[in-house]
Amino acid sequence: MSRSEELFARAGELMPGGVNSPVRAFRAVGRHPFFVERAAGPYLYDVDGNRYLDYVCSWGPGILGHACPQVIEAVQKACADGLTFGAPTEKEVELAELIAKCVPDVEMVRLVSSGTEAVMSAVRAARGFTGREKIIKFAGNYHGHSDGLLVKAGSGLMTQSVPDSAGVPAGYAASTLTAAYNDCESVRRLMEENEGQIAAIVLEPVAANMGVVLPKPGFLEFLRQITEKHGALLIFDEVITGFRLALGGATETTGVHADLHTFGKIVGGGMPLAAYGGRKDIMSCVAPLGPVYQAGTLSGNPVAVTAGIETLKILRAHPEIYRQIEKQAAKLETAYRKKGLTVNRAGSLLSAFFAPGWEAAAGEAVCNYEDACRCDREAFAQYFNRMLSHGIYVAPSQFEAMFVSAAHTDELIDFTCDTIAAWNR
Ligand code: KE4
Repeated sequence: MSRSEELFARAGELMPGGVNSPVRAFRAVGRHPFFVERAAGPYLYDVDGNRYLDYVCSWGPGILGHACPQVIEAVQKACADGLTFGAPTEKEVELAELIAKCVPDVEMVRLVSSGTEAVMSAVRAARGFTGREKIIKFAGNYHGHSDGLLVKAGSGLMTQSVPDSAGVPAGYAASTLTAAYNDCESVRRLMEENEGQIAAIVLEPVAANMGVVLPKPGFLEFLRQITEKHGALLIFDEVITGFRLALGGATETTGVHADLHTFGKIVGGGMPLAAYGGRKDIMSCVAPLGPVYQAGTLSGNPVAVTAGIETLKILRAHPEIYRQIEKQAAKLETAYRKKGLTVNRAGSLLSAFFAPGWEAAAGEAVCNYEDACRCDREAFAQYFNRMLSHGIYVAPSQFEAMFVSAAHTDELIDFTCDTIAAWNR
């Protein structure tokens, strides 16, 4: 038995599924997870001495590669000054200013500790600001595990949502309506049937939790127009796309402005830090300035904020990183397409789908959750395990994304493309 297997057995005695987040259990790919000992640059090293070329990048934060020396040095120094103070620090001001410089829509921002907390709080601010209760989300979009967002499309025209998890009261789901991604009509219908009741539309401006699915031309612009027409807010959940697609996130790449944005992952440089922000009139509703309550013991934690500041400073000082990681991701896209897989890519964020027809090298398009659900998950699992056997770690689920970091050199990308090419379908 390997050390990972031993640890997984021990972990299973004390933690649900032996992990602290379900996807890490590798259940979708039919094997036990490896346990990581350390990481550096593009690699993860497990407790059995195996090395993996990492395309998960901790689900997005790792845009600079693991253990970036400049970030580590700054964090080590910050630790020596104390881990948490429960009082404001200059660093929080510096990070807030950096976020606002990168994302012009952000006139005011609140730092929190997870993407879940950021989206939950942004939705509460939207409800508090508009005085309306209902929100619209999209099937296949994931916004963290807060009750009101762990819902899925129910049946029936009203597209009332139903809980997508045990333990979520039906009442929470009732205030969340579910539309189909890239389907303007499904949104229009909900807006008109719930006239005056919709506080906000919340979405991933490039979806990455049903695999990567891009907004069709005009979709985001339509959402901008219809929210303005009906007095609702537009919330971009940029926990993945923020600072990933570009320094300015989805607004920089699409030109569409949102009323609120949420951030996570990269903004914390790999530490537990996230944020929500946007229009000052909306954010002014948040306590202690306004009536929308939101708080957090470790919000704006000085060590986590340090990691975020260093990461954003490097990205701002080296904008060529974005061109570099996009170029590398484009090579991967070409390699996957040659194998007949359907690839959706936005910058350095991509997914290769085993969509219907992939065996005949003619995989169908994947434009929404329904399309993604038709993919061949067994074939994906085989592909995952083959890549892992060649020392390449891609996300252990067809519904997750692939991330490229600044540490993925030409040689490593070529090695990956060769491995994809050599795979006999
Ligand atoms: P966290 O609470 O996990 O920091 O963020 C929740 C969240 C919010 N919004 C979007 C668009 C997200 O992708 C996420 C979390 N992403 C997943 C990966 N798809 C995190 C991985 C996991 O759950 O372990």
